[in-house]
Amino acid sequence: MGFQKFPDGFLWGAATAAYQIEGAWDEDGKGPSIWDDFSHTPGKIRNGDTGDVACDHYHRCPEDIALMKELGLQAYRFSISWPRVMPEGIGKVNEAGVDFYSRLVDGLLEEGIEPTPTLYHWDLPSALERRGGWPNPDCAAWFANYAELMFSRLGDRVKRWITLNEPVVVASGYMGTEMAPGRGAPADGLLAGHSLLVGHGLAVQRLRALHPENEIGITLDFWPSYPATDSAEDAAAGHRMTEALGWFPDPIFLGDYPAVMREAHGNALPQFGEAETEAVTQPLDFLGLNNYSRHVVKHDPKAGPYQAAILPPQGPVTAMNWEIYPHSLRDLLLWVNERAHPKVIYVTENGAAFDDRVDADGRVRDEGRRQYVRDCLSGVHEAIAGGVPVRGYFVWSLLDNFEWAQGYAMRFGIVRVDYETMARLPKESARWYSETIRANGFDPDQ
Ligand code: GBH
Repeated sequence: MGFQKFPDGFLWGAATAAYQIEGAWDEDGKGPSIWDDFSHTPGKIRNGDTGDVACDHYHRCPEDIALMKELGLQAYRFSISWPRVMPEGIGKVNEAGVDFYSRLVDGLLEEGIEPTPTLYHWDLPSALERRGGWPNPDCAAWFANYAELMFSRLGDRVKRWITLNEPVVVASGYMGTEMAPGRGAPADGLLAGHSLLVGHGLAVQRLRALHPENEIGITLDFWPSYPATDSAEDAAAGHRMTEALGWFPDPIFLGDYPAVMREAHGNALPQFGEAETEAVTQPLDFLGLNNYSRHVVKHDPKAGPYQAAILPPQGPVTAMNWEIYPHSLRDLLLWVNERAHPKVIYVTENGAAFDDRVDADGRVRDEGRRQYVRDCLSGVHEAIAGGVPVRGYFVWSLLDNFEWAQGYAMRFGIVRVDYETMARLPKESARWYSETIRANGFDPDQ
């Protein structure tokens, strides 16, 4: 195929999230979040792991910035812990928390790395969960006020903001029991989704008022659905699942929830009021996309709201038991571009967990991860050639970290973390990624 060169200015980065790496869960005035509460509840997380210490990034921030510099990263996507800067979620500001992120931003800028903060990566202040959490419509305004605080403190230096990470997963924390807060209340998930959309929109409006020169977008995750067979029934099931992916992008880019959701959920799905629509449909500077795998689906009248059963992985899998299917990223980019016509797209997460081992010579030869990232990037290259405006890519993740319900059992990092010593060790995938950044491309056959 030959060397695949990316467009000039293509932005190469890596991503993390606050609860997964920071630790210091109750230090310097931080309030608890629903993930602190959840991980402290016996039985919720594999091996009883918690994010209390995580990668100790809160104390090792300068070292981690030096590592990013060494790898040649051009951008760093991190998230801000809402209860670290507003312990109760509303009201009092914790200046020590704001200072931590301010120092992080300054440290990145000093090394020429573009700070790309996400305002919400799942760690709702516990105090707000006690007031009803995201299913409470007031949560939209609480979020916007917190967002405005961060815009006012960091907007002079941060140029690119992400409002929410994967609102589908946030809503699933209310629908199901595997992610915080784990309510197991399906109707609450739909209400949470609604507040998330409105909160996102209000935050966009606040940024436009305060820092119109800054850019803002949202990060959505999608597992594209492919029909199991070419029967008309399976094709229709695949189509319904694909339409249902519109839960978050459709209100933002097309003005309302997809018809399949209205049909499936009836009155349980809220309507958008006029002011809500105005907020939710605010034009965005970019769309962030996360992708890890795909679903193969089959028609099944008894399966879920869309009569589609998700089949087991159809081929080799990662440690998460997710099918290794790099084409899904390319297909997703084409689909989203066609449906939503975003001005710009950043791939804000993509990567893989494998059971890495440190060889006797001290190297981590994570060939599976390297090949997965390489093949996904080939798909990005192909999408760009096909006219999709992808302007950057963030690998998940910079560091091995707390993988939510899986705790530390799953390693997604391009850099290994030794949880005994907290030492950071770049894996072979990190070396390859550095070289790719330096060359602004790679040879897909190597
Ligand atoms: C992202 O979530 C997160 O943003 C990040 O924090 C996390 O560490 C990373 O990915 C790796 O997991 O049950 O077969 O339907 C990904 C969340 C998990 C959402 C899998 C979709 C569907 C799998 N995704 N889930 S399945």
